[in-house]
Amino acid sequence: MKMTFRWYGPSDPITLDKIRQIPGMTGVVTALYTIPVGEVWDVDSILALKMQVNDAGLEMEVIESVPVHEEIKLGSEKRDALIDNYIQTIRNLAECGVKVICYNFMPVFDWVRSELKYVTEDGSNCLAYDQRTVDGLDPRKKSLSLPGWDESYSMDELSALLKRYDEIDEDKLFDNMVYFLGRIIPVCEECDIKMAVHPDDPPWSLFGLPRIITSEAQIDKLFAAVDSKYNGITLCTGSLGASRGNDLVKMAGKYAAMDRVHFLHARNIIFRETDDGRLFFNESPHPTECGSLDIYGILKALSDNGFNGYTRPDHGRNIWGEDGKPGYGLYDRALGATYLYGVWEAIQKSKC
Ligand code: CS2
Ligand code: MN
Repeated sequence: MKMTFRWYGPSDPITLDKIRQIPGMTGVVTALYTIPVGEVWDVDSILALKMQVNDAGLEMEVIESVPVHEEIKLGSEKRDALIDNYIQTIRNLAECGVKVICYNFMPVFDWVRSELKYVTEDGSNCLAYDQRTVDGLDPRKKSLSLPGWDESYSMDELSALLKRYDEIDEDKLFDNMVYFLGRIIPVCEECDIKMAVHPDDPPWSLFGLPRIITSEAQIDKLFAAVDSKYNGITLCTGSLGASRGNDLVKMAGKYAAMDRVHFLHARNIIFRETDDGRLFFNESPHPTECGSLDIYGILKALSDNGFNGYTRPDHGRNIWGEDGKPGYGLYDRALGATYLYGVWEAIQKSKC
């Protein structure tokens, strides 16, 4: 496994020097945050970022994310020119030594939580999802913004965009994704760069928008539609795990055996009882016993089936008085990394 850490670029308060001091850390996953969605990432800008990372003693082999323009997800007549740009970005990233591109195909919004600072029993705070709150949110009426989103829109822009999605159901969105992959995957094969789609978070439809990377059946369908190992996934345990129907240990083993897991996001969550039975979960420390997901079982299944790739601790809590970007402070993610590293070492050594 190659342990990595998400770094939000030069403005991230968690500096490369700090990341480097986390035991076992080999590199960062990052992006060119200043280039507008849809434009080509030029080689000079990629190289400048890479040099900065390399100078700090770290690698930059995974990009998270190269965002997919809404016109591509909508399948409009503007998509071909935007896919041409995406292809040029893939070529430029490959030229600079990048091996994996993480991306997602969620319409309009990236991850959604109802609370950014949910206080838990031990006094730490974390991201949480309360279905009762989410059911009361309507992005058409009140502005919503979360730090995970690449794009922010004015209310008018957002309403117009959401209206266009009225025409797009899950099947149409899926077709648009297959069209996109059909064009880019041959280029990925040629320049040896793997695409790793991030699952939808949470893995169900929100605000009436379709979501398609949600379950084993949907991922199977995606792999069958574009049958290349360059068409793979980011196995994000906390995203897929929010749906209790997803058997993550099984999925981890199965997709690793197919060589389709190109990036692992390890995150734990804990489900809680609610009065009316509606879903509530909050993000928990990474170890298995701290949450509802079997992180050990997932790592074991991945290892047993040949995975040895890029991994990062996904969201952490705010602990020890840190007031970090929600999900992306230093301390709890660093603890997560060392936990994952230790479990992985034990799994490898127990095989000897
Ligand atoms: C990430 C996602 O912060 C997170 O939860 O896992 O936002 C992820 O970066 C994107 O969905 C990938 O495109
Ligand atoms: Mn993730």
